[in-house]
Amino acid sequence: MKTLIIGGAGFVGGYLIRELSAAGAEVHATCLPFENIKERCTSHNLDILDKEAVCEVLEQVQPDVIYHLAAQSSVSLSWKKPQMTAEINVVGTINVLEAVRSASKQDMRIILIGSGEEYGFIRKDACPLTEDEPLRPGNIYAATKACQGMLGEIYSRAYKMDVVMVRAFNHSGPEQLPVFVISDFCRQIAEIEAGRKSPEITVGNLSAKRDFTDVRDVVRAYRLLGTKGVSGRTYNIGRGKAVEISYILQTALSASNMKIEVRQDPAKMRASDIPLIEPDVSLIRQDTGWTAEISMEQTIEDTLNYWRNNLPEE
Ligand code: A2R
Repeated sequence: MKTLIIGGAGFVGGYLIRELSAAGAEVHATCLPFENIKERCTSHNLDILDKEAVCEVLEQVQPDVIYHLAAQSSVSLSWKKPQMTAEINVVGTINVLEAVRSASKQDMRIILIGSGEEYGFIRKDACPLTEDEPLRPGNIYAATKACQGMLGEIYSRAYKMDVVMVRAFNHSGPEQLPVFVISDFCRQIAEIEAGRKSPEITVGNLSAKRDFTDVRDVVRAYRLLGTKGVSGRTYNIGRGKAVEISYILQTALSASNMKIEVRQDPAKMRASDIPLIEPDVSLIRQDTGWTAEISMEQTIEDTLNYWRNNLPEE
């Protein structure tokens, strides 16, 4: 099987390249001209805002499955750069869908990676969230991803294209940028252990409850959806059990021998934060057999060890 990952230089891209290669797929991946893909695959330079270039890559590769990961993927950055977020996540997705529509190869499957954030301001008793729950996005990133999913459904229905939509809940693991919570806590602890930071960890809202899955489990789900996902369907991907961010903090802190103070940082509080987000994951289990296997404690331990070994040079 020939696969194309659009946006392969990011956190998830590296893991997906390894997952698909290990399963025997031929893997092509795109990155922006100034980016680099470390994993073994055939790489192509691509800015998804250049619609002709997207068509050219598709004609060159002729993939069976496209994984569309290229995105502005940070919620906090989306508040600061709303136009850029909308352009990459919405216009970029249209460019990809249009390129698939006009491609000479007719039978490409496209997997659009959306987010659990799309559910947004959910009803009190709505959790666990099934895929048919109404979307009420609570931030700009979430709104763009909800829009991406709607576009996927429209292209699937109107043009009979083979589109599968994903709503991935929080995922984490070694190498994730420290703008995301597990990576942020682990990096701060590693900095404190290395004597580079006073023994004080800064945190945002600790009472929010989120559902965390290891990135290695998430990319396995993506691979399975490439062959077993039902065309036109939207799938939640997550563990199916949300935990308070305070639990993550305590787990990370207890993995260290240092005595560390906790300090709330107003800059880390979101303009609108949703108390609980937890998915129902029975649909993906039913269609692909997938379920999360790596424990959250393991993800935290591996991420902490990653930062212990990979703090940037001072
Ligand atoms: O922003 P950069 O320089 O890190 O590049 C990101 C890339 N990207 C683009 N690629 C092509 N054309 C563009 N105009 C463009 N703008 C950004 O997409 C990065 O290499 C990649 C996304 O990777 P990350 O930000 O590390 O996200 P992650 O964690 O790999 O998540 C992948 C997907 C996204 O759709 C998330 O929204 C979803 O999973 O959770």
